[in-house]
Amino acid sequence: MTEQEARMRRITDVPCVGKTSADLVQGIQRHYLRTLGQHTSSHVKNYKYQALAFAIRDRLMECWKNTKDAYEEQDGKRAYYLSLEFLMGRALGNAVLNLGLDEEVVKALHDLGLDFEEIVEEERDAGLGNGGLGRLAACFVDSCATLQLPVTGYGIRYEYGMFRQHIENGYQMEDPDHWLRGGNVWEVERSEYTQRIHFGGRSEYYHDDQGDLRVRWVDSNDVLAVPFDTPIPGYKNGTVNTLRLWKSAATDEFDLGEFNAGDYAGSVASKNEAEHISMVLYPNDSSENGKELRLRQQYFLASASIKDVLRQWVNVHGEDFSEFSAKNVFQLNDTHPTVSVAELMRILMDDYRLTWDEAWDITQHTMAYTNHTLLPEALERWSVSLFSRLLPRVLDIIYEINGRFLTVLAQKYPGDVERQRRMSIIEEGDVQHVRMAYLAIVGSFSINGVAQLHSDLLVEGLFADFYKLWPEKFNNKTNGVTQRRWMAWCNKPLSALISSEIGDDWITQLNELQQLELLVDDANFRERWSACKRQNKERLSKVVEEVCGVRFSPDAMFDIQVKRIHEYKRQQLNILHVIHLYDRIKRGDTANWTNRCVLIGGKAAPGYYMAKQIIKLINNVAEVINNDPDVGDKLKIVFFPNYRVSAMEIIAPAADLSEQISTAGKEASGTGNMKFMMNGAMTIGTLDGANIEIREEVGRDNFFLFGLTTDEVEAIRPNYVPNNIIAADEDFKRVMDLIECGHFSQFEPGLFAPITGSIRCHDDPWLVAADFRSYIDAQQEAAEAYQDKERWQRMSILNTAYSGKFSTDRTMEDYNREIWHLTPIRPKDETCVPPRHLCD
Ligand code: 26W
Repeated sequence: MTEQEARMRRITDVPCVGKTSADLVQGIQRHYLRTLGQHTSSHVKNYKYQALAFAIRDRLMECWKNTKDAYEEQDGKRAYYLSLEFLMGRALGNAVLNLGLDEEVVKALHDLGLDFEEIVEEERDAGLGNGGLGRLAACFVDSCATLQLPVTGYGIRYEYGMFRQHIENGYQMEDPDHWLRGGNVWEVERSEYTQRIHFGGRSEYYHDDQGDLRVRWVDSNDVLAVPFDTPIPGYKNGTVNTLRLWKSAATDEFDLGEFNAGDYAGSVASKNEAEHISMVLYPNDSSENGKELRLRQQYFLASASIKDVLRQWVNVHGEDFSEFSAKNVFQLNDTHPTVSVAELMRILMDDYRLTWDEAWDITQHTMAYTNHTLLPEALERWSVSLFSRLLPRVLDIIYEINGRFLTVLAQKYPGDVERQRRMSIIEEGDVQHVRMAYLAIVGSFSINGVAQLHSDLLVEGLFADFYKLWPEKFNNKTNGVTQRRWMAWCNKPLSALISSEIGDDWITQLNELQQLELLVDDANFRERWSACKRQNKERLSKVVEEVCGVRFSPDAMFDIQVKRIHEYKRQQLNILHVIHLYDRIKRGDTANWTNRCVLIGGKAAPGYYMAKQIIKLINNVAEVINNDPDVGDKLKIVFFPNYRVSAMEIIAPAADLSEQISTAGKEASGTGNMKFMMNGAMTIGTLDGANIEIREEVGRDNFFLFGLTTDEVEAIRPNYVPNNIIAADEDFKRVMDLIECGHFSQFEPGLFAPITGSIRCHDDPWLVAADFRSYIDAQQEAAEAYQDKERWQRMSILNTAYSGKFSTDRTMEDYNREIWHLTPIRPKDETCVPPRHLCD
């Protein structure tokens, strides 16, 4: 240790941050006064939230440092999760839970006259994602920290996250989500690791001082990438991993032309373009619209993250990359960060002088790609002209990768020009495009789908040619969710009941829940189980009444569909069933009726017309049903506005029935389905995505199955005549009549013609009519099952008991065993593990 280091040590030699409620009170008070400058008379609750958040953050800091130290010291293999989306939600409750401080925090706040649940509500969701893919990334980093895997998340620090949704006259309205307003306690700016990112310009060939011919990217417009780090605590284990999000900033180089012309203000204003890159998350989750700014975002993330990893590598190993691929792996979350493949090549060759073969060997052994969708319209393609204008040097490299790849193909399949055309990374046509999925496949050693069916369909369909060429690259990794957030945190009553019976090992070993099976015959346990569900339903009812003005009786069955609004997810089918129930009530067909409260929530992409019409239909149907005195408690329906992570934390624990009703073969996996199952809801669903595995785990008697299978879906298409199906089914006909006669659009006849028209259309890709009858029948089965309280209780318990497979702890162990090969690392100093008396 140098003299200077010895002195510096005194800076970091701060007193220990204690973990009793008294210590916490002190911490909260100190931050309230000294960090936030607040007076005791202030009534702004948000400052109280911030003071607590700072106090909790203090208790993560040393572990964070110790974790980094341990990773550096061990110098083992590391993984980087590259994702344009991290849908983190709120951080406070999760940090408190993972630090084992729940009880002490409640006590501390109580001493200060505050209520934890109220304070928690002050935090804004970090909504830096659209839906499943973004939330999966968030669950992954939680599980990696809990498993003590050295994994860093890399993403973009969007100034505006997923838009906030409100409903006006039944229609979705979008409001900007300026989530950083009021500050973000959890992030730490690390401007010392700022990176410089190139755009535009051109490639230049030159001879270096050793006379070698080399390429460099010149005349570029550069943008700075400034990292902000967020701590990701593991569960009571002293590990705190890092989520590093990049913010764009202008360089300090003024536009010299404008500056010299005396337009100082103008030249400063032109910095805007650079700062726009990290301004807003694109709210599309299934169709790519080819916008330039989006490609800028993708390259910005890829380049900044790879440079950051290489910076750390060179710091430790110098410019010797022989071990690089043995010690680093990048997991690409869909094709969004796939330009990384070419960027890693570029930097290794242009900046570090590696040969093509050396660089390619490293790249191909470091990149792994996860696909999240089968929808062809979601497959990213960028026009070559846009690419060449924005990233000329990167495009050179993509062309070279493709050229060499096509040579391999030509050797393997001589004369098969058609195959070369099909598999080329560059799609020919009027306009040439770069096929990002193919770039990802060619550049990666591992390609995975996110549920067994999805992975099977990928190799049979979309990627069949590539599977034939490289079968060994393809694998499945079924998704999961973290039980820390989706059970331990969001469902306190049920967690307490479970832990009182089988202990709390399930929090890190979800398979332990299987022990619950032994308790299904215990009537007393079943009653207590129901009481928890009821308490959760009461909590949701309160919220529904507040935000929708509709009373949900906790006696009714809570029937819930929350997810992005998309035709393939078939919210239309759900609403047809609701209208059918309404029709039955109006006809007096209500013998043995099961009261239902239907909740539908989710955001539509702002440019997705049909999805927005579906929201309008749901709202109009709700308006009629909820105000009809004949209906009363028999049926209630709401569209829950602004569905988001923190809303799901209240919704999932309260669900009786989980709607997973996509057209078979369209939903890659689904993860909401897992959250509901874990919280003891029954699923009504098709054989799609992870539904299949859910049904396998819980058993067919505990799952309401309906609908065509993937094979049947494909078989029926050529002869599909929905009008015949409708005409032959009296119930169906009446439902369509009710919509078409304007019963739900009294002042706007024909308003829903696009929806009914698409259901009646012989090439309706989502085959709504084909599944109508079996859906209605399965719903009837569910209604009858709900009436048998004991049966329902048993099924509910079994759903939770068999949800063990769907923990992201299992998913991450699978990734690690079969793709990453990381060794878990414990931080040396375990000061951050809560003292025993606090975690018992
Ligand atoms: C803008 C282009 C685009 C295209 C696709 C943006 C985002 C996407 C994602 C692939 C959409 C998405 O979130 N997919 C979901 O990923 C989940 C996690 O694997 C799966 O559970 C869902 O089934 C899948 O729809």
